[in-house]
Amino acid sequence: MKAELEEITKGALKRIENAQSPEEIERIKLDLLGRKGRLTQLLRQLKDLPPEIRPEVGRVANQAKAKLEAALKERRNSLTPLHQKREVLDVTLPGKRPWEGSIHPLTITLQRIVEIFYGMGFEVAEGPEVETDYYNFEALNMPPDHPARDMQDTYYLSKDLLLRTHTSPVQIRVMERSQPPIRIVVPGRVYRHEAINARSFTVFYQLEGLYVDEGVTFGQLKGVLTAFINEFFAAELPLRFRPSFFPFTEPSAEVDIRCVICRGKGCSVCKGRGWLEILGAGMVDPAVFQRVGYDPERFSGYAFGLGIDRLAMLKYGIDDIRLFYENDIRFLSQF
Ligand code: FA5
Repeated sequence: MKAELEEITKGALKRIENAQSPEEIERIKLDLLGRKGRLTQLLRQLKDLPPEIRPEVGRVANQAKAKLEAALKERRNSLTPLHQKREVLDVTLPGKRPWEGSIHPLTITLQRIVEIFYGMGFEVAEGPEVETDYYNFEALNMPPDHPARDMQDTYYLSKDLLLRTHTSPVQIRVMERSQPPIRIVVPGRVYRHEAINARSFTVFYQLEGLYVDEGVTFGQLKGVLTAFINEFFAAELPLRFRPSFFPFTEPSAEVDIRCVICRGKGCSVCKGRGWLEILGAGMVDPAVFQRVGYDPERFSGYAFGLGIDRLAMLKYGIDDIRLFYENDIRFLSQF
């Protein structure tokens, strides 16, 4: 039996070596190791051998089988065309696109708003997010214990340092270092310790506007804001000026826009009112001018602070402000 094994192995190795195609290799494999293959049949006879020689012949037979299998594999490999080998890169296959980032909807909105005001002659100014109590409140006519401070629940970092609650402190910083005419917009992030809901978050973006010169009027403020809204929404949208109160403007107004999500019918975003507050505005209070050393008899000015998140929600039909801050790729990749 050993001799027969040797003869089979020798013959098979020769055939394998001479094989010219993967198909031929398959045929050889079948002849040797198929159900009726020569080696298979020989191995089946092992059980009929006398027990004293069975283990030795079995070992030799298994060695022969392993040798032939290895030879078959190697020859098949060398005969297989390159492009059929699994480990080889097929440059003709369509590629996988890498993830492409997109611009955050708040950034798109902010850039668009700045662009519109820039077109109307406003320059961009910036200020720190960590602010002193003086700039955030006191210089804006809100001394300690002034009840208006309650309108903006504040994150204090120390007795005198806080996270700014609005972009209005930049008005003071700019007026302190320059003389009228001033025409600026200030985009930026602000922070309030507020209850979170579909339209309010603890972090959000504002854009401050300030125009100071001789003879500036409330009518001009209305004109600029109306022109801005029409341009931003590319439509004539109803605006509503409501009398309001801010310690740093007099008179003051809050401006609502008709809710474009429910078209005025009432929804969760506008809290069923049909209108959504997007900004606060007014004529700069003479007391603020005095603080920065401007003559209130000579100069007048208007200021406004609009909520960028609210405008982005209206523009894109987003009914929950939290989506902007959750970083869900399914949401962000739509922009
Ligand atoms: C102010 O912050 C004033 N500084 C605005 C101002 C500037 C008035 C200059 C006069 C002159 P108010 O707290 O109303 O005002 O906020 C302004 C806008 O920010 C709101 O109209 C709203 O659009 C947005 N806003 C306010 N709170 C939130 C919040 N929690 N989440 C998202 N947006 C908010």
